[in-house]
Amino acid sequence: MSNKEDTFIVEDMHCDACVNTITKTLTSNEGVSNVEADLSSKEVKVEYDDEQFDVEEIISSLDMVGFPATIKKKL
Ligand SMILES: [Cu+2]
Repeated sequence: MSNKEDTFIVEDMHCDACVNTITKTLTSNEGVSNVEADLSSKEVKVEYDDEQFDVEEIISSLDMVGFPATIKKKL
């Protein structure tokens, strides 16, 4: 098990209800240990076990609930 952290940009995250949906959707996945969604920057930081979950799955699970996401490239 190895923990990874990635940040995603979710442009359609507009209010607390969006934040709740996104947080619940991601945390309902086994393998996701922490989700921090920031409304002002539209960034969602996800901590996960990369043996159980990956970037594509994070993006597709957000897409399924109506929030297209892109990964934020690390500088
Ligand atoms: Cu909203």
